[in-house]
Amino acid sequence: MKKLTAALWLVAALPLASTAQLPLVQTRFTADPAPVVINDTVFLYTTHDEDGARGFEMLDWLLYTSTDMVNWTDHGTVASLKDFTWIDKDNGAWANQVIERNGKYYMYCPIHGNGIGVLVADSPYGPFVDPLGEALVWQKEHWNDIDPTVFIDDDGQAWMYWGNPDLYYVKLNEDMISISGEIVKEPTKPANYQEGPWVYKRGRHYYLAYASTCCPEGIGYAMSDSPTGPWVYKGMIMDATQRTRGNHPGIIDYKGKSYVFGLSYDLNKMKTPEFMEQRSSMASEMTYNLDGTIPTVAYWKEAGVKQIETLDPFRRTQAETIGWGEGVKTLRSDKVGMYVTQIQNNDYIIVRGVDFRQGASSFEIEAASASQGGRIEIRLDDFYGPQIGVCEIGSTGGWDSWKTFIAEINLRGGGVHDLFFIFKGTEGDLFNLDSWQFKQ
Ligand code: FUB
Repeated sequence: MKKLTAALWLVAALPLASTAQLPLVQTRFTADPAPVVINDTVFLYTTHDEDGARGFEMLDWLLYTSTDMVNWTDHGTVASLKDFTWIDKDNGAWANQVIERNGKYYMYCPIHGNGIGVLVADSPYGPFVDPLGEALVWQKEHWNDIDPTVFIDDDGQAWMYWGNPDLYYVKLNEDMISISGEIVKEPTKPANYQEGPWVYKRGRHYYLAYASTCCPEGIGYAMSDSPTGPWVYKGMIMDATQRTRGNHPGIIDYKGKSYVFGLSYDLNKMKTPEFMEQRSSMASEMTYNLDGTIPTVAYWKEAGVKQIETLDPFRRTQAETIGWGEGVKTLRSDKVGMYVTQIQNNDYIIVRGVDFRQGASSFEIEAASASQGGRIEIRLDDFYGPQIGVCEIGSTGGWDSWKTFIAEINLRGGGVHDLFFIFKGTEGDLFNLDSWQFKQ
């Protein structure tokens, strides 16, 4: 590794926008992204492929949030199969979606082979509880009740759609936890519809996006003038490609832009040449033509996502707010909530597009260590970039015993930079990290 000796760095500002390095999350395998904008934040609910899974091994549902589309804060598990007392399963937590109505947050969860359940919470962070004690929908004659998507039309009517390989829909009552009328099997589903419907309305157009016929799966879409169809196939939002076997759309408008989310096996491929059911959530910017149709987006990595606002390092930031991380994991503690763990020598975290304004003079971080500790090299823009400070972390006597560690920072001229935390130490786990903040 290169040794950087200068004590004081005068660094030039980079262009404002940083670009996301995909997939969005690296600390876990996160599939079936279901984004929803709540106030000024994107809440990204995902499913969770267990590390080492060779087939689907899915026990719980996760949450990440972002205000810039590039740095994502990990909120861990927000619901699991255990929240449904009417099933006794240790697999099958498939693609969910969360929607808000009248200040409550409803999470629709397929439990593969056991229908679709619903959970409700007073906050989008949970806790989510099961108000029914039974399935909301369960057509027991088949196993097709997966991938629910719910939207509320302008007239207040809520609709739920779901299914593989057929598309079903039903009206939801205003309570969002009971259905109204008969379940309909949609006769006009597009010919290449497979699963993963995502239904929404934009302007006067109704959209049905979906994972196209397996395998590989792309993202197709159809449009309609009504929530009940007929649906007219319009093309592919993303073409199917051998680069990802599966896909699963989620679409939002956010801060003046539109985004399509989906999934890939790219992180799995970075870790192993073997095919494993370890998928990751992806996102790309997308656009609409004047007639409402959608131009095809290139594969995730080519299309990419740009940061839409900078991160303020002078506000307390959770260590689990990550633009890119290697080697690290996250866990939850009763004392501090989510934190970053399994930090070993040369692991690192990048926080993208950090606006240091005129510069910074100090840095503090909450850390815990039951080992000898280690140090954090704080660098800009590259693993070997200018080092603006080093934070020594000593033992705190326990992995959940937290103390504040402070480092002097030599950064004049501030500007917008990708911030690299590079972890150094000897053997084994060095320390856990909770939150950090710079001072001017
Ligand atoms: O993640 C499990 C299943 O795989 C989802 O429910 C489908 O959409 C497919 O992504």
